[in-house]
Amino acid sequence: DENAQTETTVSEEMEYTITGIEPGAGQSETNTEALSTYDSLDGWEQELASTGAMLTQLGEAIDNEEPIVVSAWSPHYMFANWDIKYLEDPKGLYGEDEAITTIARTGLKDEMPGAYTILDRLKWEISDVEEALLAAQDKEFEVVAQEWVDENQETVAQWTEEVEPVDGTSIELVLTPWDAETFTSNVAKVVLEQQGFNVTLTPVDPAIMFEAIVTDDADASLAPWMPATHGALYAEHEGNFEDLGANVEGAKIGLAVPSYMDIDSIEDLQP
Ligand code: PBE
Repeated sequence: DENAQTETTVSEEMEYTITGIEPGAGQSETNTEALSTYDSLDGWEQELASTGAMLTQLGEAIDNEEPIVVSAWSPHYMFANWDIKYLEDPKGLYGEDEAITTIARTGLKDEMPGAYTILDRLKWEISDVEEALLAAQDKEFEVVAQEWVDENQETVAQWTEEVEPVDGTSIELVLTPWDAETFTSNVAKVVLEQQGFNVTLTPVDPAIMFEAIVTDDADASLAPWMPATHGALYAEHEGNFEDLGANVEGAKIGLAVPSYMDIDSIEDLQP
């Protein structure tokens, strides 16, 4: 079968390696699960480093029209920058629709009702986030967030409606190091600071993010991806934090390849 032969070559050419991201990413664990679940990935490995390294390797592979399989997710600018496609995941390991979720420490609602109300109201369209991530390729996130707030005063007014301003109350938001969360957390910072809060943003690994919330080290986070990506961490700590619901809907994680690759599914890879 001619096709199978081509695919064998392609998988060999990729040295049976998925180009992954940070070891602490939820998605890196999903990849590990995929490696032990899909027969097509028998003998494959995942190379873990960083999102930056993955994007560099993806860009280089595409420049040379070489095959590559990467950890991919949306919203992210990778789908705008390059012609890439998600591989089908017939076993459903990567979930369907993910939502980026807001969580808070138990007690925040009573102690800082104003901040809680604002955090509970924060919500973005995925298209807004995607636009911001493109803009952030050549601007600081602080700037992109401030511009978004300036251009969306009506939304911001709804978020802060009837919330009493405060005088320098400190609040700490933990986030993960990825772009979408960095954008939304920076918008939250601008909005809360307009209300008189003194906001600290602390980027950490997903596991530390949940730890910080359940131990009251941090007040809230806009960064958990649910139900698949951070589902295990969520379940581990369930009951010890408050779930304020989705702040971005329609997110997705998966494995992706350049569109010129002649495969559509994880099962088209070859052991
Ligand atoms: N991500 C982006 C993260 C969550 C946001 C999919 C790379 C993760 O895997 O933990």
